[in-house]
Amino acid sequence: PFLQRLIMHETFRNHICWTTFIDDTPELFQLIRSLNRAQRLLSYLGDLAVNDSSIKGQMGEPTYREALRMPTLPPPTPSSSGGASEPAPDTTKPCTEGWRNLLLEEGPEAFAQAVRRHPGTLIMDTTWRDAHQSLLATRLRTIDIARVAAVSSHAFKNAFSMEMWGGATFDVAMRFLHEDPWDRLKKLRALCPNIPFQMLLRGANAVGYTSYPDNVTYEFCKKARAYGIDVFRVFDSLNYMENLKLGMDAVRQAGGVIEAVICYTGDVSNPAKTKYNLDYYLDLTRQLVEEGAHILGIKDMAGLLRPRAATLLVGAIRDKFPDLPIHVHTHDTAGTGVASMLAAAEAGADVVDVAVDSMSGLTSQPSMGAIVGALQGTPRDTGIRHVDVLAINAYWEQIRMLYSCFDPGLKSGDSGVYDHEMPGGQYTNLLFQARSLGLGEQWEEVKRAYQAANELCGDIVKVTPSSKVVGDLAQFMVSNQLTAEQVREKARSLSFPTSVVEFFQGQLGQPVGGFPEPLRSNILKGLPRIDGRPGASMAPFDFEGLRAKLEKSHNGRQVRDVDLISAALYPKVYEEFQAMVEKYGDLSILPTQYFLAKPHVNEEFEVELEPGKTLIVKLLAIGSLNVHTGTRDVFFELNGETRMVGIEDKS
Ligand code: 3PY
Ligand code: ZN
Repeated sequence: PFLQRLIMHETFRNHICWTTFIDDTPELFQLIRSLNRAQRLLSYLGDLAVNDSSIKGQMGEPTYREALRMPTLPPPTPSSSGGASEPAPDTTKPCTEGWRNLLLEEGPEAFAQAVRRHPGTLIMDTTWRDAHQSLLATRLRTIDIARVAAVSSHAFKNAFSMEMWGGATFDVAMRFLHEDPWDRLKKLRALCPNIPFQMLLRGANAVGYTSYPDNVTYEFCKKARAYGIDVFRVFDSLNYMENLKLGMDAVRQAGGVIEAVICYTGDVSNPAKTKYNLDYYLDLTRQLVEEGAHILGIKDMAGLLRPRAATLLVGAIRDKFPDLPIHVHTHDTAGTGVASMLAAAEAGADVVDVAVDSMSGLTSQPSMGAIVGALQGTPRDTGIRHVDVLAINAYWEQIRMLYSCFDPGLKSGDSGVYDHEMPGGQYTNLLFQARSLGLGEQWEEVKRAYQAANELCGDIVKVTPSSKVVGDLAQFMVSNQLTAEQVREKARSLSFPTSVVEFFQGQLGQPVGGFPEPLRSNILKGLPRIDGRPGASMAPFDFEGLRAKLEKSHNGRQVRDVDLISAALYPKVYEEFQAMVEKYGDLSILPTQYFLAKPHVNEEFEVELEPGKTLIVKLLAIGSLNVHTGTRDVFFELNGETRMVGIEDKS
C-alpha cells in the first residue's frame, strides 16, 4: 500500500523535479520514516511472538500475562482543594507552582535557606527512583512514569523534590529497558517543571560501580544539570572524604544543589557500638559543611536508623549546625521507617523521604500516605493533601501489578536487617542472585555470611558499590562453605571475587579505620595498592576520541554529548543498547504489556509513535517454519493494513 501511494503520487508520476523531490514532498518522507519506525517495532513484537521471549522476571518466572492484561486506570485527577469556590486544577497541563521556581530564580544557597526556614516537614517522593529500585529491580519504564507526571506535578507541588534519576536507574534503563536515560530525564522534566528533580550520585563513581577519571564525573554532572536535575544527593560508598569532595565539586561546577551525604551504618543509640558513633557523624558533617554542602543528607540505605537513633543523630546535628537543612532517607526493611521519619522530623529534620503507599514499605521507603496523614494539621504538616496521595496511589497500585514479574514477593519486613545490615536495594537483588546460584534455600545462611563478610572487610559502610563487595564475599563464602575464620586462615590460597580484590587494593577508596591486616596483604599477594583517591591517578577520559569512534559505529545517527557520557560510563552496555535501537528503534513507546510479553492473536492495541500519531496494531497470525531460512512470517494489522515481518525462530 505504501508503494502504491508513492507510485500514485503526482510528483512521482510526472517525473519532475527529481533533485528536489525530498524538499517538495516532505510528507512522503515523513511517511517513510514512520513506516520504518513501525516496521522495526513490529520486528520486536514479532520476535516476542515467535520466540516467546517474554521478558523473564526477577525470579526467573515468565511475566504474568493475566496481570499484564489488566486494564490500567486513566491517570488520576486530584480534586479541587475542597473549597467550593476553588476549581479543580487542569491536570492535563503541568503545574507551574513549586519550590523549583525559587531555586531557579535565587540559586542553591537561597533555596537551602528557604527550606531551613520552612516551618513544616517537607517530603521527597522516591517512587520514580529508589522505590522501584528497591522493590521491582529498577524496572519501571518511562512511559508509566510519564503518564502520571503532569498530575503528580499538581498533587505534589509542595514537595521538596521528586527523586527520579541516578543510582541504578541509569544503567538499567539501557541494559534491560532499552531506553535512553537522558531522554527519560528530558521527557519527565517537561511534564513536571515545578518540583525540583533530585538524583542519586555515587560521588566519584557517578552512576557506575567503579571509579572513573575525574572529567567523566564533571561532564556527567554538567549534562545532568542541563537536562533538568536540580538537587544532587552525593554520597561515597565508604564515606571517604576525598571521593565526596570530588563529587561535590562536580555538582558545584554544574550549578546544582549539593546535598552532601553521610551514609548511616551501625547504631548510634547503642553505646556498645563505638565505630560509627555520634562523634563520627558530627565530624563528617563538619567536613561536609566546610566543603560547601548546601544541604546535609542522612542516607540510611539499609534502614538501620531506629527511631531513638534518629532522635539522637538528627538532634545532635541540629544542635551543632542550626542553619543546615537536614534531609533524611531510610528504608522500611525492619518496619520502623514511619516511626523513624516522624522522630527525625520531631528532632529537626527539614525533609524526609517517602514513596507513594503502594510503592512503599518493606525494602522501599516508608509510606507517603502514612506520613502525610500522621502530620496533617500539626505544625509539621507536609503541605501535601492526603486525598491527592490517594488519587496518585490508585494509579501506582495498578502499575505495580504490571511489574509483578519483577516483584520478589516479600510478604513481610525483616528486622534481622539490624544485624546483617543489607541495603534495601541490595536485599531483593541478593535474594534473586542467591536463588539463581542455587543458594535459595540457604538464604538465611547468605544473610549470616553477609554479616561475617562485613566484619572481614573491617565493618565498612555498605552501599553501592561497597555493598557489592560484601555481597560477593558472602556468596563466595556460602558456595565454598567457608567460615570467616577459614577465610582469614586460607586467604593466600583462595581465589576471591574480583570486586573483593579491587576493594582491598583501594580501588573504591579508603574505608573508615583502614583495611584489616594481615587479611589485606594475604588477599593482595603483592598486587598494587592505591592509598588515596582512585580517580586522582587516572588520566583524563578522551571524549573526542570516543566521539570519532561512535560516529563511525552509529551508522549516520547523530552522536550527542550525552551519548559520549553514557558510553564512557558503560561502554559495553551502551554498545548493546545502540544495537537494540538500530534493530528495533525506540522501544520506550511500547506500552509495558507489549514490551514485556507477546501480544495475543487478534488483540488490538495502540502505540503512540509521537504526539498525534498513533499506530493501531493487531497480531494476526504466526506462519509455519521455513526450514530453509529458519524463519517464520509474522502477520500484523497496522492501522488497518496487513504487514508482514520475517522473524528468525530461535527454538
Ligand atoms: C544506589 O547507589 O543505587 C543506591 O540506591 C544506594 O543506596
Ligand atoms: Zn535508598
